[in-house]
Amino acid sequence: MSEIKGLVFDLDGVITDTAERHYLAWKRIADRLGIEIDREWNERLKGISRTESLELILAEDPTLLLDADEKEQLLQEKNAHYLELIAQTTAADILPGIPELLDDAKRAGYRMAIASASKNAPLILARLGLSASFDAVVDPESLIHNKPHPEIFERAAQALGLETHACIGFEDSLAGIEGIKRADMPAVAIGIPAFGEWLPDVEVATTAELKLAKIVHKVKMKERVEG
Ligand code: B16
Ligand code: MG
Repeated sequence: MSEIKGLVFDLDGVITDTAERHYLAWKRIADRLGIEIDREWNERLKGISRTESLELILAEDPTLLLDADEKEQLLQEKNAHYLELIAQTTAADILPGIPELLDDAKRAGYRMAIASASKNAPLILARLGLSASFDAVVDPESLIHNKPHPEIFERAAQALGLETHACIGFEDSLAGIEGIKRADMPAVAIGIPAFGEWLPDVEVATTAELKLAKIVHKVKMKERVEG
């Protein structure tokens, strides 16, 4: 059994509620294209890269045939609108329970990393006043594969100088839970309504329920049971 020494966090929907703002920015693009998306449909975009998200939306209407320039234009518009929506982000937008969790982890000597698919992650962390709270932030542009591939979580553990199974990953997306588990890392799922093939080790409804000692204990108990 490995001792837990590191914590790997997704950003959007885990540290701060940007997931809702990504949805609103995509909804505006989808509305303009005459494609209907709602919050339930949006679950599949969580943790998915900007380009892949657009492709999933466009796949809803196979009669829409856009060329590369038109797609690039939509990607830029989505990001511009998203940046408008996060312009006022401050430390007040850190999700409940997260400041206490980060403080507890720091005090207990855990190393911490961000594994976010968002190219805006460094900007958001700066706005939240959390840039110095993490030992590493994986640059999604340096990756070959996107979530649900485990690469981002493997790279996060590597950046912390730890084995993946010595870290716990925190995610609000199905793609993220799959990536964490395929990286051989215990997973904590936050607010995910239903699971497919990949199951988390710990489940909570909201970040307010995240208590570090309880999570580490549950992960250890599960490892003991599963051998
Ligand atoms: P950007 P996470 C992901 O962040 C979001 O969940 C996803 O909705 C978004 O499309 C993706 O980042 C890319 O974000 O457009 O800012 O580069 O959940 O992995 O922290
Ligand atoms: Mg997320």
